[in-house]
Amino acid sequence: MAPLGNPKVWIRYSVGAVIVTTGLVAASIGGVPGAIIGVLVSTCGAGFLRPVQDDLRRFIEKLESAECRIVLYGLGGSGKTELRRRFLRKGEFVFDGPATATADVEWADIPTGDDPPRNVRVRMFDYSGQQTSQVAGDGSASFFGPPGDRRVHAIFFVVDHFRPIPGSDGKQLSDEELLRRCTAAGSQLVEERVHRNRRYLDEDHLQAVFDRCVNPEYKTPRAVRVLINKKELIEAYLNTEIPPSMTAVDFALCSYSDVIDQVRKACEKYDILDFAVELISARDDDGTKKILDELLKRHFGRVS
Ligand SMILES: Nc1nc2c(ncn2[C@@H]2O[C@H](COP(=O)(O)OP(=O)(O)OP(=O)(O)O)[C@@H](O)[C@H]2O)c(=O)[nH]1
Ligand SMILES: [Mg+2]
Repeated sequence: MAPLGNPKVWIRYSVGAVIVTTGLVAASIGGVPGAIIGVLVSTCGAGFLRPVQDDLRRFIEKLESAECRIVLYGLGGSGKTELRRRFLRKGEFVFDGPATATADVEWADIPTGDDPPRNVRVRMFDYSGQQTSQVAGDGSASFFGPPGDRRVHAIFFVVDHFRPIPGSDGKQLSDEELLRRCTAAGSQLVEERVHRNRRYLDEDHLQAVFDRCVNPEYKTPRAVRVLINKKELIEAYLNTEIPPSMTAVDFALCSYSDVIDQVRKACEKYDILDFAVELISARDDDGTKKILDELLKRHFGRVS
């Protein structure tokens, strides 16, 4: 609950104010002894009021916070960094970009609503998918906020079906070559990748991520998404079967039905009402703008 909407905070302020006032009255009418007692009593009362400043600062910060913090969580190579670029509308698609070395926070001001026009500062936490500890452990407290004061507005879980494969020159294979390898291996490579993603988002890992993000007082995160990335590769992969046995959406949902169920249950547990699953492509910038625009509009739109 917001500090100024919390009855306990108001009781504390009232008690503090009554004690301070009593002390001041005593000091003004009781001569020298009254003044001494009054000052002592007022000092005690001031102790109750001391956190007021903190509470007010947090409350004002919250009112003014046109800032949205989003955590990207997913296996190495699933596309977190490419998605971050797309979401923040920065630069072109960087194929074969290096894996993220350390946890990184990047931000951009994204226009939200035109009446009145305003920007929301979106901060995205991205990390090396090899190191879950950067999200689930003790990394980047300044982004997540300390325990008891977490500040994450949304979690985006990212999964895929295609592990980037390095070629003989050390560079990642092109999409065409990657698809050829995956098709030649039957369903084995794709199944292995899905399996690894599922392990990466198993119950324990999910719990650790939610533990690091949930703030029951602010009722955050407000939104959670499961983003199934590399849509255009799924479509091309299914098209190698003639006729394709499934649509890309069915295929993607079927691969991750257990992950989706577990994330949904976690959302229910933490009272997060805005949960959705999206099939997207960072490469084609397909779905990314819509996801962020809708999220910002819904949770950071104008409060009339
Ligand atoms: N075809 C295709 N490739 C993609 C897509 N998204 C990302 N990739 C590629 O997949 C590879 C891994 O993407 P990254 O964004 O670096 O993945 P990451 O999750 O940040 O990986 P780590 O930093 O290691 O955790 C890169 O070569 C990307 O260019 C997509 O939608 N389609
Ligand atoms: Mg990365």
